[in-house]
Amino acid sequence: MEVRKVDASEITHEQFIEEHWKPGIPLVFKNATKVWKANGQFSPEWFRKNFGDRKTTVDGTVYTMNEILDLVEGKDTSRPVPYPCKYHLPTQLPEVLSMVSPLNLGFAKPNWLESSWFKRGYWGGALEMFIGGTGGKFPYVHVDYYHLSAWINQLYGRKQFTVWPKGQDEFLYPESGNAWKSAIPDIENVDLSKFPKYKDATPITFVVGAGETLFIPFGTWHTAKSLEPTISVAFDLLNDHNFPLFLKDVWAFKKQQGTAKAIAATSYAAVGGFVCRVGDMMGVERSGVHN
Ligand SMILES: O=C(O)CCC(=O)C(=O)O
Ligand SMILES: [Fe+2]
Repeated sequence: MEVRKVDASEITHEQFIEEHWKPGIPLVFKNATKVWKANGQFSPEWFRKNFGDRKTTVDGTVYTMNEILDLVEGKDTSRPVPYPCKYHLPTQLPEVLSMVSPLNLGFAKPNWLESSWFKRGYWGGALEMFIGGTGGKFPYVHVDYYHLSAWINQLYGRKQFTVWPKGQDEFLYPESGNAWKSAIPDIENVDLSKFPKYKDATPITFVVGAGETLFIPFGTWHTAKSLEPTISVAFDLLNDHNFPLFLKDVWAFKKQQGTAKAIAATSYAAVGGFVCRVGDMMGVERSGVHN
């Protein structure tokens, strides 16, 4: 099986909804981010020039943008290259938000995460920039939190992704208590004596290059590896379709903090969902800020 790659000009929003969003089939769009100023502009040089001092924390260590880029580009070989290095755009790089607009690219809509109801950084979704160095691997195979669908917009360099078709949960050994994370430590060298069911898994590996956008439907197991220095911008999608599963996750996660918290959060989300559903019926166009 392969992941379909299609030019954004050759697929309509309606076709995307019917052929990919509803059945939950991943897709790579070519040129969807052409509408973003970030496309063609985001590069290590540009970030060094404009935001070289901007800091972020990776695994408890604070790095400036220049320090990250030195590591990623192999100019500093004195310490390991961390991955993923992330900047939360709304809070850590708000200056570039206008360069990733319209966020929905004409396809990732309706997106309830753009509604003021779900703006708080509370719901698992995040608008983040990832910077990676050659060979930088996402630390584990996983499904995204809260049953959100992910949109990964590659803006510089090539990243390799692996996805597993639906129905292979069992082969990936979800951790007990962390069912969104696979217990398999190194997916490129699976120890079949420890994880025998993995022999039936059918991973699909493909490369996403600069200017391409990967849609990862909710519930899809995936992981990633940078093939060279990379910059990507990821955001999430929530609407009527994944809302019931989202709400269940809100309950389950908040329950860990007590029943009162779970009731409060789930009720808030349920009302938000109702308001957004009515908004969709009335054709409300959202262009608010996704957190
Ligand atoms: O771009 C990547 O490294 C994958 C990111 C990812 O899957 C995630 O943050 O959930
Ligand atoms: Fe993910």
